[in-house]
Amino acid sequence: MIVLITGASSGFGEAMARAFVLGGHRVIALARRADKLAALAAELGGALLPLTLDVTQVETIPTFLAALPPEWQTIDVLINNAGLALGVLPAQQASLDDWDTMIATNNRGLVHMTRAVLPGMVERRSGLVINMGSVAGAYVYPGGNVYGASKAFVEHFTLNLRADLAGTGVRATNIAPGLCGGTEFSQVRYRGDETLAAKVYQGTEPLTAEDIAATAYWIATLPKHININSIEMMPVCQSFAGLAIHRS
Ligand code: NDP
Ligand code: 8X3
Repeated sequence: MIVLITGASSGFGEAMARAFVLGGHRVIALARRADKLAALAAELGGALLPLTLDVTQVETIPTFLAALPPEWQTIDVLINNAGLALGVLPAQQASLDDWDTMIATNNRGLVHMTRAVLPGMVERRSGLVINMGSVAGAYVYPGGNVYGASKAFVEHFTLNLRADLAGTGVRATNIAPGLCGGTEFSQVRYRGDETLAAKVYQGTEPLTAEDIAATAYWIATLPKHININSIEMMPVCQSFAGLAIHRS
């Protein structure tokens, strides 16, 4: 299979790239940081094609894909993984720039990439789109505001893809992980504040990027008549805290 992974320079994307290459597949690894991708390519060899792409530059996506080397054109699996959370401030204080960046990456980049790859999959009557959602798309929490909303969009878009792709043989899956450590997610969210980022995982045994990669690999290698619509994963240490009531 040829697997295109966005956000392959760290975290889930990097672990998924490794899992698919070690499983005997070829991976187009996309992200903005060329040095990180080059290190991954040095580790994994010619089965990995490292290419820089900023998914928010949506107008570049169709020409970027058209310019892939001919032997890399037939994308079997698209994994829309690039994404981020910025900040935990309440909506009335949050930065509009942060909100715009999350929407541009988690949603606009994802839908443009999907729209560019789908026609080839439909023509070949085969393909799989895996979108990286989050438990934040299903459960609200203070400071989750636009990040959570962007991930709810990802899940609903994925299910709507299923509706549109009926009869085409093309599959679509939303993966919605909960607390997952060992990635750059919290460093990005807390703007490089290592102390705050580390605190998120203190005293927990979170999911790992390898757990997510194994899940994506399992979904992508299932028999072609099976579609996992959405899969929600949490570490055992994570659960639900109920509804908040403000009392005067
Ligand atoms: P990381 O920050 O480790 O990885 C994010 C990846 O996205 C990086 O490779 C980054 O690469 C890439 N990326 C960010 N912005 C862009 C952009 N504009 N264009 C291209 N690539 C971009 O985080 P995770 O691996 O933890 O997160 C991966 C996905 O999983 C995200 O969508 C996140 O929301 C989601 N998720 C994470 C959870 C967690 O707890 N960690 C839980 C649930 C979901 P570069 O900077 O080089 O461009
Ligand atoms: C990341 C999980 O709980 O930090 O999507 O929002 S959470």
